[in-house]
Amino acid sequence: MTTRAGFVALIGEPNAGKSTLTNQMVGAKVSIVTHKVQTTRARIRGVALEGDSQLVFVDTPGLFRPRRRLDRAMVAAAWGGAADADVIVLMVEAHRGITEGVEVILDRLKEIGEGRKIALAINKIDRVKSEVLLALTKNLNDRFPFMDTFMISAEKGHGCDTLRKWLAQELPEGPWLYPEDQIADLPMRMIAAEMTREKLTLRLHQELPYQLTVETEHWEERKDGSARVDQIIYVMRDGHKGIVLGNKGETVKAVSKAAREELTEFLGRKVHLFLQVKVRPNWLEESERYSEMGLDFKDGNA
Ligand SMILES: Nc1nc2c(ncn2[C@@H]2O[C@H](COP(=O)(O)OP(=O)(O)OP(=O)(O)O)[C@@H](O)[C@H]2O)c(=O)[nH]1
Ligand SMILES: [Mg+2]
Repeated sequence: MTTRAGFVALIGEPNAGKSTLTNQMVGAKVSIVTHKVQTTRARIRGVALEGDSQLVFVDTPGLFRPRRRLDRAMVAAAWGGAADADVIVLMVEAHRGITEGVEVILDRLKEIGEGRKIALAINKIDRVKSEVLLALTKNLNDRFPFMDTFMISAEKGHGCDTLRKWLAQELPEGPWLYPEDQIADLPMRMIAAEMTREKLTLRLHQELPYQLTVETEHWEERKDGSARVDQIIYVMRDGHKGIVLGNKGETVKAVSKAAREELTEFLGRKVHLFLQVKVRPNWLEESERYSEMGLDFKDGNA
């Protein structure tokens, strides 16, 4: 039997649906998803199987014009994921079309694309009429020589089987890279921290989700089979701490409950989750915060 295996990097603007597609391909939630931009901060690997091929999807942070150190490190992580991949899939939102951000990405792809396998996935086709899709497909292919174009709905699963089958046969021959039953390549403590950050992002408004980070401080396996997980939510100001806690602690309680339920389901056993909020005005400039997120601090140098 000839097996194939390799990396498929999903790149695109923030909110394009990269994490949704990763989860759809893996068949489990390995990467967090919100309706807000810049949800994913580091590269998240999710593993899928198709016939004799093992596809390692590399979900990346959205590509945008970075301002802060964290933004720069995120964008560098995304292009780094693309550089290492066997196949790159550019995801574009059907209803937004060719934005300025997409133009910037296409220009960069032209620079690095020589000899690379690059495909186009127009996502969220459930939101537009088919005429729009045909015009967009033509316009994008006029601007860049994509190997192939796929019209998908990452959320609803439309077109995803076709895309997965195509990707599977484009990967190089070789032994599988992960054990057959492995679906993610991220330490459990990071997955757990991401789950909490997702719940925070969904509940908090405006800039606050972009000014906090979550770390798993302690993980204890208990004799009764349950896990005790202690996490810290780092915020930048006292005022932010108050907002995260909420009136009588109700916000952090709701976040904790939602994150605990998700983690319990993921692990298939009981979880005790304890969240603590700490003010750390300068966390965006601390290298340890970046390594905890799976980012390279130096990538953020201006
Ligand atoms: N209607 C529709 N919505 C979708 C589809 N795919 C993703 N979404 C929604 O788009 C939003 C963003 O999805 P994500 O998967 O978080 O996008 P992302 O590209 O990972 O975003 P960043 O991590 O911020 O770069 C979420 O609200 C998803 O539910 C789709 O096929 N159709
Ligand atoms: Mg994402």
